[in-house]
Amino acid sequence: MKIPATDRRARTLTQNLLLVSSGVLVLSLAAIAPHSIAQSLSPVQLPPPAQSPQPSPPAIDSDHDGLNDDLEQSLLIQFTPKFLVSSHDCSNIPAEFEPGDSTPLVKSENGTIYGQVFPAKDPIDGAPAAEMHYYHLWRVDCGPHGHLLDTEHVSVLVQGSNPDLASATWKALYWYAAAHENTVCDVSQIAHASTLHAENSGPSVWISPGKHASYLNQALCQKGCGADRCESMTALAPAKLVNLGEASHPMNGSTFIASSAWPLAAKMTATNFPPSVLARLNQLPDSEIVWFNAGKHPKQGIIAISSTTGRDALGGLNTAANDTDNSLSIADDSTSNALQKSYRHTRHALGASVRHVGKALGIHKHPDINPDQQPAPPQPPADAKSPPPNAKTP
Ligand SMILES: [Ca+2]
Ligand SMILES: [Ca+2]
Repeated sequence: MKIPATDRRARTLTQNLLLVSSGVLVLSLAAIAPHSIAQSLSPVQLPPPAQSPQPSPPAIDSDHDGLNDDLEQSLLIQFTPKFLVSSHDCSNIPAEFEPGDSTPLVKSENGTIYGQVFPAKDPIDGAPAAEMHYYHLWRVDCGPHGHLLDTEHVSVLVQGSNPDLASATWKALYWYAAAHENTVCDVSQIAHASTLHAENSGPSVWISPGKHASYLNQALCQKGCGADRCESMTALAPAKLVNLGEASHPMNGSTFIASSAWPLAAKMTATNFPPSVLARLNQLPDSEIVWFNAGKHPKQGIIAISSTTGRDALGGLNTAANDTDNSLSIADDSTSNALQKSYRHTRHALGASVRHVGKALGIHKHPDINPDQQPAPPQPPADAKSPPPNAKTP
């Protein structure tokens, strides 16, 4: 029987479609089948899909401060401090607050740390710099004169290796810890990052139970103001690290920043590294942790004398002998190279009282030896990480 030409064309078209469909089916199976099955179905290895160049998405700067979100988060992660909290804290651990609510409402006490990153006002030595704040926000301050909500933080000033922010590596220069900030009891501290062994990552930070003051050294906690005691401390389990953005442009739903229920916005808009304080710190040996507000407390001022230069030490010798002894004996528990340096300063400064100091350090075994012939202080253990607790005011 003769098949009309139109029927032949239709039949051929149908056969071609079936072939194409089979091919699609094979390719589809090859795409979804495990590798071995795909190989059995495909006698010839398929070339990899062509890579069309994808333009990188534009950097997002949600809080409009000139640093993109990815860089901010990466810096926050790199320098997150190792917070230590007390098992006796009646407020448990830092809280997460309800995003999107203009009132700070506790969502969960889960150890959330809130971060902030913004460009420093001026470059440092021609390189870009950024200031970062790490906030531990609490349901309640349950120390003396307690109150609902507690807004505490530590800060770091970091410097980029070159002006290209995307490729720069970052190093911490200074750390700040707020302790009873802006009160008559203010014992906030500042130190070189190198002193804390925290140039490339975060330092240990001790948080006093109840009041939640932050300390860059455990012994300083007891040297603070009031009833601070950093005892029964445990590492805060990392929960969330949430970028707050900036006070003018909150990120991640942090609209509670502006609430008058706490001073968060004020802390976010202030620098913790003003030039005058950095200048004071830089006049001192790298070994020291310094009070941010000099001279607020006579007791702290006297203690600081213990490890400072000769003239200051002699000036305070008559009244500071006991405190000198005490402050250095505490340092014995946190041995470091810096401690040795402090000890040498103290030894020369205090003259006859050095025997007392040496005894406190456990390195003066022979009371009849001339102080200038003292053996070298013992070497710290290789893994010593604690900075000296000798916070001082110049
Ligand atoms: Ca930004
Ligand atoms: Ca920011």
